Amino acid sequence: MAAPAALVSRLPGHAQHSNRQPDWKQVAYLLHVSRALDDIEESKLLPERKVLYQFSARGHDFAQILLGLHLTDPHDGVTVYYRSRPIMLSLGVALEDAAAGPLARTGSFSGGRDIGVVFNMPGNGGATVLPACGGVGAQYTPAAGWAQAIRYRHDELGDSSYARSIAVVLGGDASAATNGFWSALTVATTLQLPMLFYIEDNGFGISVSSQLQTPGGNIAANLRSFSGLTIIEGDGTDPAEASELTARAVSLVRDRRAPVLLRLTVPRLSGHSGQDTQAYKSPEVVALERARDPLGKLHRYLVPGVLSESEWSRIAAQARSDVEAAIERALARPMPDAQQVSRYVFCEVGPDGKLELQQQGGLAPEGHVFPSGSLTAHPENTRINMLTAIRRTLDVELASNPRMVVFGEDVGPKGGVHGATLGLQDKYGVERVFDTSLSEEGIIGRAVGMSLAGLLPVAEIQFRKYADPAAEQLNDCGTMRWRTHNRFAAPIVVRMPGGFFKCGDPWHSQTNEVAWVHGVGWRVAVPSNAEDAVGLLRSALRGNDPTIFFEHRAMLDGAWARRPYPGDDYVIPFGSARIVRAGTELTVVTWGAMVERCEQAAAASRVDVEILDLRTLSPWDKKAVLASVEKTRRCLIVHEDNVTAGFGAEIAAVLAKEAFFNLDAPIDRLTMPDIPSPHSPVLLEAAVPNTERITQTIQQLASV
Ligand SMILES: Cc1ncc(C[n+]2csc(CCOP(=O)(O)OP(=O)(O)O)c2C)c(N)n1
Ligand SMILES: [Mg+2]
Repeated sequence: MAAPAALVSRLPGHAQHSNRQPDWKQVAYLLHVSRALDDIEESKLLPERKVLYQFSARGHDFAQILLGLHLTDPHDGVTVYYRSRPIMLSLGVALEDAAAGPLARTGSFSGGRDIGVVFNMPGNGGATVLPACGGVGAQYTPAAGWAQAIRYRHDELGDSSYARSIAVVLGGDASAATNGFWSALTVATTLQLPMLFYIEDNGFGISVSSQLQTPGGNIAANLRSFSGLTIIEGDGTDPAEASELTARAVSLVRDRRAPVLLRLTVPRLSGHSGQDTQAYKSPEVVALERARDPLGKLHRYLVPGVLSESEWSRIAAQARSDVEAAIERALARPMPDAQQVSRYVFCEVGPDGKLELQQQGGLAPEGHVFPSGSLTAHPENTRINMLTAIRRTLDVELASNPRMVVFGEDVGPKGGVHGATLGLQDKYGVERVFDTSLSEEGIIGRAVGMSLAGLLPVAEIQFRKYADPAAEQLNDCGTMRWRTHNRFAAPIVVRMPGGFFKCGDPWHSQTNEVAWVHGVGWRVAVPSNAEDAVGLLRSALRGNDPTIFFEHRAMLDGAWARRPYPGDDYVIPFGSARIVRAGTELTVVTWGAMVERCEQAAAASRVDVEILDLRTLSPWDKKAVLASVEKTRRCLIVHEDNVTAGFGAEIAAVLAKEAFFNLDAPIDRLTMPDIPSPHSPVLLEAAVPNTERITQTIQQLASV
């Protein structure tokens, strides 16, 4: 039986909550729906092992529902966490989907690929729920990115429909101790972004008291003197108070276009998850929490003044039967198709030959069409270095793509510590080319949020090693398409210089490009010269998957890497290796700064060497490598990254299987040993493959 329309006026485009009094019948209905879902899962579906991971929202539910009912702007963006099902209900998630998620059935928001309460919901005319993450704190910086994109689309792209849109992030008390929280707080307050931090303080992070998350246990109290932030706090279980505070907080952000933190205290009435017995809570604490149950308080608040007892009971019964019916329908859905488990890591071409685009994220779903590229270089007369090649490509793409933004530490007036963005802020303005706060999590998380809001963020990480603080955001960005079953993707481009430059050191000279290949969902380019840098960067900037663009420091101004500029439309498809030198006796597979050294070594070796510059590692040109090795019957892989589980190991494993009968010698690797990059040039010379050692290894391998 479907609920009466009056009770479930579904978003998008449903009841506007411009006045401060919510539709109490609707609130009561949604609260009963949320409770019924929790109850049936806890008492039946979890014990029956139909739901494997249960997160009850009892106690948090009431205030979340109120908050969600205010998020009616079509460009509102919400990032949620695992205890956020109630707000999903008030944002209009289909009940059957809400039930099917925890049952890991087809359809729904992840097709059984992610935990059922890790939600996402494309906007489709209502608020967008950005893909949630299991990692606590990961929700914050993408919300800041969404907020910045709202401002960009309004101010820079002139879209007045963003005039009152806001970003909202939900988090628990313990999440306020995470890097992501502080990073997003810095971004939102320094830039004065329209962003609401909604903290649901239940006093616990699983079993750990909020006293250990922030001194005194109250993040709002501690942030009272934080500049540029309005603090509101109160009781998330009291109907009048919670409804007034959620309304006030949302309108403040909408009106003032500035950040607000709303902290509501709520009880967590069940264990952290279905497995948690709450043995760490005293009976007194449990009793106090029960006494604060917002369901009981709402009952007392509404009955008999607003609703009669029988109306209240009818709403409860209706909610229960709607949930039971939705669970029945969800249980009748098929299990996910095991044959499909590897699909949607990257954007795929469907059976009809067309791209199967994500519903939201990046430029493609909004119909953006890039100018057509050329696979042929039209070289100019003079050679330019790789740095100029990168800068010029960014310049050309910024000029033709108003949705592209370039940012990172020092990329503004200074033009980047390597100089790649020199002059671009002057030309394109501070909204399009800008400095960021020193938080790599903030840079990447913000890029993800901006991408989900339909922009093309191009982030610079100053040095490869300094991507480490952004590891979580990078990881979650890469997996997004897969875990949302192709509903969302965030095709961002991350430029990062690394590798040695005259000397090395453990901080600025790491390559470790294999980490991105091993991570899911990233395309990885490692150009060795200026021409390839142009073609690969343009491909990345016009692509539809997240891309790491690794800029080798030794090649940025290296004489060997200087090439004629190949033209404003030159593109190189990913996965196409370049034959640097053709030969018949031995194949060298390499990339990045090692290409130059291999070329010199090959010339010195007096062996007829074929050199392949892979140019991209994800995808890598397996076909070209196999074809070359089939011809030469010998293969040496040379890379700067460490030996163990470096990308050479992958190539060797593939050759061992697919070229076994074509090999006349063991596959060899010449790489750094398993150490950080050393500073002294003497030590560096001993660690990084040099021309002399490459020559010797070529000669040895050729004579086997
Ligand atoms: C980065 C990270 N560390 C640890 C965990 C395991 N974990 C899941 S929830 C949680 C506690 C979070 O508490 P809080 O933010 O207060 O939210 P609540 O569950 O109380 O609503 C922890 C430690 C995680 N998911 N992510
Ligand atoms: Mg908590």
